[in-house]
Amino acid sequence: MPKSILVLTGAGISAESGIPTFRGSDGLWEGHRIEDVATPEAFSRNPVLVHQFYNQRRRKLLDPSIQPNAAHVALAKLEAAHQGDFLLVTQNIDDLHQRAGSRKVLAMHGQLLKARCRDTGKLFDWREDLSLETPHPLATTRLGRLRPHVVWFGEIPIGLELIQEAAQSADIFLAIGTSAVVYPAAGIVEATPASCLKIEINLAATPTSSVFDRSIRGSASIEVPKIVEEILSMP
Ligand code: BJW
Repeated sequence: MPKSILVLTGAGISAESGIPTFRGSDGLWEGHRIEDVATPEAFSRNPVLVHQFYNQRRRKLLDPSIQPNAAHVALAKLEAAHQGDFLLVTQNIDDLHQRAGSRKVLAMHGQLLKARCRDTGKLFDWREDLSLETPHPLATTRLGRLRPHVVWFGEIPIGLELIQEAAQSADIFLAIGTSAVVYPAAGIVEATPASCLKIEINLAATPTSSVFDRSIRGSASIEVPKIVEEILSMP
């Protein structure tokens, strides 16, 4: 069995759980492009709109109808069965990998169920709406100092050093359900060694498909369990 496995997931893995992707045909949120609501400038310009965007997504994530699918479950199985190094890097801010049982999850674009103090960077578990009137949990007279714990365009993603290290030592790299247009995530494949077996699973081709040894066209819930079984049966 390969010693070191690195997995990168994007919005496509959660699409079959009912969470819309960013750049699909319905990739607009109430007429706004993701680039117009997911920047620090957008938050400064119109914090009410940006809070509304994340409040709506947080409520949806907490709806009982949203559950991990077979792809999330298969990756948790891979981690549990694998004897060597394993890291699951997700660009998703949902918690479906964790709910499926994955333990070594690095959420490089943040987590929807956390709020961050704009002054100190301190994180709080968060399941409610956020607004300009939300009191700070540790200083209740301070209002509106919390923001969603997410990485917007122009901000530095979380855990880049760890990701770089995992990429450089990977024997297998799986990229699942990501359009490969947002960097640095899209460049992780390039940091893996030539000896690394690189596999992409996506409904459609991406700008980095040609860099992969295998580019599998299909839905994550069908293809990920198959590839996990294949990896687990490797000598
Ligand atoms: C299925 C499926 C199914 C569907 N089964 N598949 C010019 C050139 C290069 C880079 C830049 C540039 N100008 C600016 C940049 C940098 C910028 C960037 O990359 N911009 C591009 C848009 C051009 N990047 C940044 O700003 C990043 N920070 C940065 O660069 O800091 C500087 C720095 C870095 C390193 C060192 C030092 C300094 C930050 C990026 C933050 C991205 N944030 C968001 C929002 C997070 C919070 C939120 O969720 O609201 O992250 S944007 C959004 O895109 C979100 C996603 O994680 C990210 C990626 O999207 P993803 O997951 O790939 O989803 P989709 O919808 O795009 O694709 C879904 C795919 O699934 C499709 O391919 C479907 O086919 C497939 N699919 N159903 C299998 N069932």
